[in-house]
Amino acid sequence: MTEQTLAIIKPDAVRRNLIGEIIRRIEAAGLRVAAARLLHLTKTAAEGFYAVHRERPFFASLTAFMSSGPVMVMVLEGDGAIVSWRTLMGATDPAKADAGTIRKDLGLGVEQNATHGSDAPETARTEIAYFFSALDLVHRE
Ligand code: 3AN
Repeated sequence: MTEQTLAIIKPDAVRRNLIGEIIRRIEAAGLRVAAARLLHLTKTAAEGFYAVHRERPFFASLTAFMSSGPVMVMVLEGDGAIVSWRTLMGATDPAKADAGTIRKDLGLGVEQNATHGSDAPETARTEIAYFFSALDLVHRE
C-alpha cells in the first residue's frame, strides 16, 4: 500500500554535509521524495514536535540538539514507506543498529542519530501536518 512518512535529516547530519548521502539511500531504496524543506527549528518548535516525549529525561537535551542547526524535513512516499524508512534508518541507538543502516553508518550516538522517521500511520499523519500543508505535497507515479 502506498504510504507517506515524515523523515528528518537531523542537525548532526546536515552539519556533516550528509544530506545528499541520505537522500541517495532513500532513492536507492525505491522511496520517493514528495516534499522537502530545509529549516532551522526554534526550541519551541522542537518541543512541539517531540511533545509526546515531554516527560522523558532526555527531552531538554533532545530539543536543544534539534534546534541547534538546520534540519531537512521531508515527506517520503512509497509502498510500505513507514516501515521501509525505519528499516533503512536502523535502531535508535547506532551501536545497536544493523550493518548497512543509516544510523549504524552515519549516527554519532543515541541522540545525534542522523535521522528521524515516523513510527506508525497516525504518527506519520500528525508529523507531516506539523511541517507541511496539502499544497506542499506532490504526487508522483
Ligand atoms: P525513534 O526516533 O527511533 O523512534 P524514540 O521515539 O524512542 O526513537 O526517540 C525519539 C528521539 O529521542 C530519538 N530519535 C533520539 O534522538 C532521542 N532519544 C531516544 N532515546 C534517547 C536517550 N536515551 N538519550 C538521548 N536521546 C534519546
